[in-house]
Amino acid sequence: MSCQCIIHCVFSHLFFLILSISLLFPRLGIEVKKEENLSEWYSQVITKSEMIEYYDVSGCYVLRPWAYSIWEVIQQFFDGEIKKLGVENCYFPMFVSQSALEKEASHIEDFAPEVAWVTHSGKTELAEPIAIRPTSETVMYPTFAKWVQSHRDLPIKLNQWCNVVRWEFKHPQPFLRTREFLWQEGHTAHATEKDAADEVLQILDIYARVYEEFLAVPVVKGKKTEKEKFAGGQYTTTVEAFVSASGRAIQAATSHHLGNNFAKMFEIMFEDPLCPKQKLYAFQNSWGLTTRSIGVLTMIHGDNQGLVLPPRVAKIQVVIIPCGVTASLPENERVALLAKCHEYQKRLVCRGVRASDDFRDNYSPGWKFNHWELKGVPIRVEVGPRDIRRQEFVAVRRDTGEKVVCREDEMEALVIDLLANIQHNLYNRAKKDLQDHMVIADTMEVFQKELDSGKIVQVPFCGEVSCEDWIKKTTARDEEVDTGAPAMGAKGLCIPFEPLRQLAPGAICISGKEPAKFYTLFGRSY
Ligand code: 86X
Repeated sequence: MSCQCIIHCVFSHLFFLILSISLLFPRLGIEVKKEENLSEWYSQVITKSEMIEYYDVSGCYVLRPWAYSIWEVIQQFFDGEIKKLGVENCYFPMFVSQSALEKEASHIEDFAPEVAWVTHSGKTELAEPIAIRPTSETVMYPTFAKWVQSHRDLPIKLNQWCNVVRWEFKHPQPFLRTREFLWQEGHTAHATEKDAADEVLQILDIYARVYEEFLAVPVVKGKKTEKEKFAGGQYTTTVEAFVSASGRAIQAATSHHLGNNFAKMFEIMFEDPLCPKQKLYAFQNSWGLTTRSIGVLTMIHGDNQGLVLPPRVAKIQVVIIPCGVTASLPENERVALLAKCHEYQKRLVCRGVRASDDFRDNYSPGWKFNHWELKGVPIRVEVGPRDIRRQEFVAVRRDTGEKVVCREDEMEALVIDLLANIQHNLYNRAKKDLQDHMVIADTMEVFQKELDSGKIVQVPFCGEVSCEDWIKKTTARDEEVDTGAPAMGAKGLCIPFEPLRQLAPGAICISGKEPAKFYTLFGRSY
């Protein structure tokens, strides 16, 4: 055999050896770095953490228990808060007649391509095609009109937890842009403008709390620009989050004041209590928060080891793993070890901590460490025979990787304290990240430079739609510096309620033409 042939032979054997090993042991960890390939990193995190399973309809995904449980925590908190405001839950049908949908003619036009229609039952064509709700204004407001005669019928404050369908054609991404998603949609009708306007902000506050207190995601509160507001309403308020890994902002939730616009279209009116025979139109709001929030959390806190869950939304907050169970370990010590782990788990559950033990004996401790790390469990507790003798255990925090040795008798207090600490640390880390990436610019040059270095930017702005169009067009780039992908133009994200700086008197819009009205936050966005 020639030398070349031997080398070839060795390499081909090596090749098949590696191939068969990799088929036997699929790679468990995240194989790309967040900072190197964000979209591949994201796909791996959401699937390997067991949040998402792919599905054979494009833009639709399975929400597995690991993700759905986050949604349940959000639901529980938000539902409790809106009930304090007198909002009641209900359920309206998911189908909309063509005539009801088209009552809302003005702004429907832009959305029309996204509406999904049912046209057949079996092979038979329906007499009238029926739309699947993309949102429920046109489903609910004809009913509101029936229910309102007098000011005593107001306010109506309804909410529903449901799915909606928007057949988008942009690149879909689990949680962030899906054709079907879960949300809550609140729809309220009030006798006075003031009553409605107050509620818009109360709801926005609850949205900010969902993000900041539960998902540990800092948000910027503000009002949407004329271009970006809900076209059917008077004004839109919003909470915006920021993903530093992509330099892109993301709309986190919106709360709209609709004025009488919809009341006029759907004839939601009542007799003026002060002037009988005079009809008044109801003032309405609508507000929504979606499962996109889970994608935002993933993007912001996830790292190169996988998902990182803030303790308040983690289905499992503490996982307890027995270590050092070898063949040489005496039976009585093995039994004692498992009993101790189980005791820890029970003691934590008694104190309201979502603790779980992992006694599976077909997986090694190392495998389990990786597994639970990938799934983002906030604290891993390791217990070995030596720890038991010393009446200690080791706690490893997911957010920093730090190991803490802890005395057994202080277990509950320490773990509870550590969970609170992790929750705050995640929030503070993300808050600092936002602060470091949200800057001011007063010229187009500085604006462009900041944008291209992955920042979001507050600029003096006149508020005109045409000017916002110009900004978007002007800030778009053919090639992004590092990825080579085209860089989209900047959108108006919001007019922050608390801008970084007050507008100087006589300030000019960033475009250099009109007088500026306010600082507006601009950025590339999802
Ligand atoms: C806007 C407005 C509003 C209640 C919310 O943002 C919160 C909850 N609704 C939703 N919007 C549409 O009105 C719309 C309409 C159609 Cl027909 C569509 F296909 C897509 C839509 N997307 C958003």
